[in-house]
Amino acid sequence: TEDEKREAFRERIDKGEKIEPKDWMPEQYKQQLIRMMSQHAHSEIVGMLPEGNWITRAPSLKRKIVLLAKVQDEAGHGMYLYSATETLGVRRQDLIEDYLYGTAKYSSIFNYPTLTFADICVIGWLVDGAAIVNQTMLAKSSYGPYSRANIRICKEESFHKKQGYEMLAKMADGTSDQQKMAQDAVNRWWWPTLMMFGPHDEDSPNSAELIKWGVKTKTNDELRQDFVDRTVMEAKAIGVTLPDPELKYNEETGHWEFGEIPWDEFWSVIKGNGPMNRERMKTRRKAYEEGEWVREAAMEYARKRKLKDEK
Ligand code: FAQ
Repeated sequence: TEDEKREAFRERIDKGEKIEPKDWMPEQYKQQLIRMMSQHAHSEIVGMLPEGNWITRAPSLKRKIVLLAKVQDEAGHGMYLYSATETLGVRRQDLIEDYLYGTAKYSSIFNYPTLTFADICVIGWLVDGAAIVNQTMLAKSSYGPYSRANIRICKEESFHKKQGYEMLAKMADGTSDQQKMAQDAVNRWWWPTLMMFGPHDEDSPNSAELIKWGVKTKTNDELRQDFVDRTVMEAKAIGVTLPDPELKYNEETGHWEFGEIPWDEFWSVIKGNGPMNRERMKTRRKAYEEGEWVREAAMEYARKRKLKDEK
């Protein structure tokens, strides 16, 4: 019966077993995974835009090669995550259309502009740094394909973070103009990075269910705290400051306390009213529509190959 299946599923989750595509799973578990995994895939793809903006203007050949490789990695993560989501019986095209013309979301962080090359350094350090904290947790997720995707993604994100941190360290050690650029970028990206982890736990409607099923193994606030604790020291080491006067170490808890996140801004960005939302959606829609002939040609090629193979 349905109840027995649910019970057996629960036991598997409690034992820490991975759930695989052909296994029985509750419909709501599947729907939550589709929502979260496709959102993650869309984020990787739209996440190519803020950085792609600087490929032609990177300050040296070395920086250009590294940035190009990083942006290509994001494309790979997106493709990988779409494939992982397809194991749940949905079509990639439908997921993409739900994002471009429907209601599917992508990460709030990619709705901010990259004004100087220092933003590229800071994205590597803070945005990839936050993504690693979140995705290291998701690498332990109960759904096999998503867990494995995150293991692989985290390896590449670690390189992204290191290259960003190294670039920022150099810039923060440069001329006074370079130091100002570095600090300005940190000031602008700090709060939006903290928003990546999602609303406070008490305002997070999906968390309880996701944790019950082992999709998430830590809450939004736990991960955010973990990220702040790691980042304070890293900032100190390279001589940049984090723009929060309330940041202070609590000896008793062993954690860094921080000020209130500007939540109005967060909700406004995820409703589509951030500084770059419209621009990002316009660019993605244009790419999708102009790529129609490529998809058609690929389908036709596949059809002809199949006919040939059958002969
Ligand atoms: N942005 O109930 P919760 C990257 C939505 S990849 C937009 O707490 P949940 C790599 C949420 O969807 C970054 N929307 O939701 C890279 C929900 O709305 P819905 C992407 C957000 O799922 C680096 C509502 O608010 N990573 O950075 C955000 O339990 C550099 C209520 O929230 C992932 O997607 C937000 N920040 O927790 C690429 C990881 N926060 O869907 C290029 C996978 C919340 O019900 C360059 N996802 N919302 O309509 C997750 O870990 C989770 O889904 C959270 C949200 C933590 C994002």
